[in-house]
Amino acid sequence: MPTSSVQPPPAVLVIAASDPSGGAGLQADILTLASMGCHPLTVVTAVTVQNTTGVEDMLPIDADWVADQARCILEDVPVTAFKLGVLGSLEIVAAIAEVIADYPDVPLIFDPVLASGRGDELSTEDMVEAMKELLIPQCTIITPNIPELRRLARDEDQDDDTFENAVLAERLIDSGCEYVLVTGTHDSTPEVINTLYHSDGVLRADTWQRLPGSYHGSGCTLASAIAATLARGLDVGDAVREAQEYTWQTLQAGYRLGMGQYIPDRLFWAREDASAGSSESEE
Ligand code: PXL
Repeated sequence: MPTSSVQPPPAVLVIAASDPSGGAGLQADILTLASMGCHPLTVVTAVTVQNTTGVEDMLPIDADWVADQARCILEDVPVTAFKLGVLGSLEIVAAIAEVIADYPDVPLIFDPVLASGRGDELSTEDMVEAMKELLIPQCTIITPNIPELRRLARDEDQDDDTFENAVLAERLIDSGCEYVLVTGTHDSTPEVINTLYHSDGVLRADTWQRLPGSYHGSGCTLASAIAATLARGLDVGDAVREAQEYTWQTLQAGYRLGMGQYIPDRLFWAREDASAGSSESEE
């Protein structure tokens, strides 16, 4: 057998659904992790039928198959971070919660996708309840947008419409999640403000120029980028900062592939290099 002294890059296990457009889901996670120097391991939770204009259908994989995919790869490869995206069914949420409970020291990044950017529902109410009970308490960091935060932190006994994001984020932290990054794309502020909460309050708030386009897969990119930066050993504050910087650049370089939303360009740097290289050779 050939031997090699090459050290493998940090391996990140993604548990998410397939998006044939390559804009979001597993495909976005793979591109982001590879682009940021990690090796993506992938467990498929569901297959979607979609293009850049919307999601037409979703077929969840049998929950035992999801757990088997994860356990098989975890028995073989040391994993430096988990990234969860669309989970597909209530049974899958429960199965994944059980698998990851065996790896309490591995950072867990959860992008709690409840609907697509175009409003297609991707999680049912009973899945949301199971996420709150079984997954969020195990998370290192979750990355909800404001509608997701409201749904995940909802308390039926309170008049939640009046509560600030900080109060809602605190509820998730009280339930056991270490950090909550609330993304501000759905807010009405002129610039996008992403706020990172932990048990002592706001750890950091970063302001980004609001780009005019509508993007498919920006949340997947951000959460995977955080998984990559944490896997590379950054502390959470720096990881979140670097991941946002990367994500903003992917959006700025985004392209319109079909008739719908723009796709973030996770390999923007490779294309810049390529064009720099070709102009040099012309000189
Ligand atoms: O962008 C969130 C997202 C994640 N994963 C899958 C999706 C979407 C949005 O459409 O389809 C598979």
